[in-house]
This record gives sequence, C-alpha cells and structure tokens, in this order.
Amino acid sequence: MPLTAVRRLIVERADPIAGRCRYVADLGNELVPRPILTARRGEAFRGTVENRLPQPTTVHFHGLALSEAQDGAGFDAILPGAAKTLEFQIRNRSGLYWLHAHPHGFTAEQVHAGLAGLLVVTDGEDATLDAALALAPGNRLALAIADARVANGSVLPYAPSAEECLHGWFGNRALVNGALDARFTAAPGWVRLQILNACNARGLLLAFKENEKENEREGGEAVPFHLLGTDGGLLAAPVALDRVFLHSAERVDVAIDVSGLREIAALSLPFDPRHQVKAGLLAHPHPARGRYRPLAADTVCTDGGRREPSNTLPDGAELPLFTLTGSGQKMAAPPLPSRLSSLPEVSGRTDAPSRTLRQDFDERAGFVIDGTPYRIEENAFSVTRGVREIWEVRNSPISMPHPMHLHGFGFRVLRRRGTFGPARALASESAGRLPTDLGVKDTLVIWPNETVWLAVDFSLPDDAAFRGRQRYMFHCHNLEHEDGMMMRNFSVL
Ligand SMILES: [Cu+2]
Repeated sequence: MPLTAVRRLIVERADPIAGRCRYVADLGNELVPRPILTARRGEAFRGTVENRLPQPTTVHFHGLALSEAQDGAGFDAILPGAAKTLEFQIRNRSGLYWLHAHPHGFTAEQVHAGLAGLLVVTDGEDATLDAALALAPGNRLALAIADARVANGSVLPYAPSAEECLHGWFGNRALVNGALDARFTAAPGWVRLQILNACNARGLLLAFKENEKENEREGGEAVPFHLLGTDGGLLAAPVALDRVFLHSAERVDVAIDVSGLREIAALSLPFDPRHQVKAGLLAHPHPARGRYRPLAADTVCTDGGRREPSNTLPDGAELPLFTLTGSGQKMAAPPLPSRLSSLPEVSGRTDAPSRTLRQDFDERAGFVIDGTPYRIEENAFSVTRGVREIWEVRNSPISMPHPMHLHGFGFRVLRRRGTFGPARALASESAGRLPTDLGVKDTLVIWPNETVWLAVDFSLPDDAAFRGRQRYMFHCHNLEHEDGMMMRNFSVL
C-alpha cells in the first residue's frame, strides 16, 4: 500500500489480554490493519499518528534520513490519547526500511507486541533489477521475521525476567508478517525476498533448504541464494551465498532461483550465539515504566513474571522460519545482472579514527556504551554537519553480540577485527568484511571481542526541517538492551 495514501496511522491494542498491538492505516475511505507500505524515492508523506495505547509511543522510521522532529526516536513521545502530524520526504535509496515503536522504556514490549511494519522504497535501479530478473507476479516478497513464545497457538505476553532483560527475550516460534507457519507460493524462476529480522533479541543465520520428501524431517539439500542488498539498498554486485547472519533490525535482499523446486524451507541454522556474560544482574526496570500500565496483564523486568522455559528456544538454536512452495516446474531463469547499482566502493584510514566507542558490561548497570547508561537529556558528543567521520567501535570480550543502530545516517563498513570463527569464515575479504558489510548499513552486529571501523557521512539536506541542532542516537537494537539503557544521544551541528 502506498505510504502517500495513508492519512492517519492508528496505534492500537488488538488484544488487551495478551497485549498484542497493531498499526492500522486509515486511507480516508478504508482502514487497513498491519499494512506493508511502499514508496518511491523522492515521494513526500504527510499524515497523523494517533496513539490509542495506554503507554507513550513513537513511530521511528528505521533507516530513513529524517530530521530529529520526524525520526521518532523518543525525544518527543506521543502520550496516550494524543496525536502527532508527520511530514517528510523519502531521500533514501531503494531498500527495505521499517517503522516501529521507539518510546524509552517501552520499545521492547511494544515491538514484541507487533508494532513493527515494513516500508519498501523503490527507485530506478530497483525497477531495472526486477525487470532483469523477470520476476513473476508474487515472486517479490517483503518479510518481517519475529520470534514469540507460543503455547496452544497463542502468543504469550511479554514478561521478561531480570535474566531475560540481560540476554534478551527469546521465543520458540517464528512469526512472519505476524503469522505462524507462514507459507508463500512462488512461480518458477527468480524469487526476490527482502527480509527484516524483527526479533527483539534473536540473531538469525538465515539459510534455505529443499524439502525433498514428505514425512522426512532430516536432510534436504541446501538451496544457494544471492545477496542483492542490505539495510540501505542494493549492493554494487550480487554475492553468492549459502547462509547469512541477520541480527535484530538488519535487512537482507536475496534472490533464489526456485525453478524445479517443490518446497523450500527457510530456517535459521544453529550457531554459537556468543553470550559471553553470566546473569547476576539485579532487575532494573526503566524509570518510565512505573508511570504506565503494561500492554498485557503482566509485569516487566522482574523475577515475578511467568516463566515457562519450554516456550523458549535459546539464541542460536535452529528455528524454522517459513516455507516457499514452488511448482517443481523447470524453467531457465535469466542470468543475474553483474551490476546491481552504482554504489561506490568505500575507503578510509582506520588507524586514526575520528571517534572511538567502547561497549562494556557493568554488573550493576548492564550493557553500556563508553561506561555510561542512557540519559535522555545527555549529549554524548557533537558532530559537525557535512563531515565524514571514521568510527572505531569495540565490543568487550565479556559481552554478547550487539546489533548497533545509528539513527539518521547510513554508514559503510571499512574493516572488522577479532570476529569469532564461524562469522569470520563467511568473510569475503582481507579486511574481514562480511558480504552484508559491502552495502549501506544502518544496523551492524558487533561480536564479543570484535572491533569494527565505520565510515559515516554526516551530511544533512539543505532543507528547513534540518536546520539547527539535530539530535540522533546510537544504540543496541537488542531491544532488551535498548530499554536497559545501551544507548547514547549525539548532536549534528
Ligand atoms: Cu546489545
């Protein structure tokens, strides 16, 4: 559904007992729950967000280059019963972006409840690629993969213990665009999948395999695929893969040739999740939480929440995601184009970074950036607009993988060091970059003991909306860590 057709976005609880929530798009003459939004680069949006939750909320357009007032980062939350008008132009390249709740202290609960929607941005390069792939109608899909705790077909309410606030909230089943056991039908030829990891905390090692025989659980040939793009759009050239790490809030754009295949299972392969930290932290609910009711009849970040270990699968466990049904018919798919976009190669000195950031674990404060838990009024540092900075971000050995998200600006990855073996094995170059590091990123996993170097261009549009100081944030997108204060504000001046 075109974003420009949306007059009003209603944020509401669909099920007050279990706390499930949804976005509803009001088109003026029609209400559409859980819309998948589309927009062409350059289009402008104007609409109202109406908050019908018992908690503050915001709508953060994740990955879009927006001013502070439109970014939805939580400086200016929409209180229960209130509304806010949004007005912005889409300046980003084609790619899969998304919108989600981002109010401080309530982000994890609200995103888990279902307040995460997809926004597919298209442009000329994107249309050229679709034409080259000769995509059949229905062979292009935008998918949000989340995990939830499911018992008897129902999603259980969000109620993490203190230990789960430390490691993250992990479910036992995948929801794809909100559905369990999701199935999609594909015509022979190329299928293009734009996939978001919308899990609160779970990392995915995405792969595909052929389900050859019915009633046979084991086996199945791996189905190769091609990486076309990442968070911020198309790569310069496709990369052939058989698996790819996709952590919370990251996106991949992949092509699979399904000719001759009857059924393809998408799954997360088992991997060592590298949780190099022991629980022992005291519960520290976000200070904002005491003032509003939970979405479901349960408490958050205490040890009094319901614990049903059988309803969780640990991070890194194998997890079925969704199924693609093909016709089995053979067809010669056209060759993949060798060039996908005009994205330039990136370079920069990593021996003298403009800025260094450190991620640590503190037994009392939890996961912190530069030793400092988040405070909404604090400005960690200021950046001059128009300047290109090189950031060196190092994760501690006593840590976890942290999917770090930068608001407002896409960045490029220059180098990785200290990457753990199974991830390093997927690196395609001497600088340790992974295939997903070759595109524009806005979220990047940093493994324990790993250091990454990023190039960020802090140019802002010459537009009234971007005048004056603009505040953005850099934070962990493990949502339990985000609500646990693993976040810093910065300003662009
Ligand atoms: Cu984290």
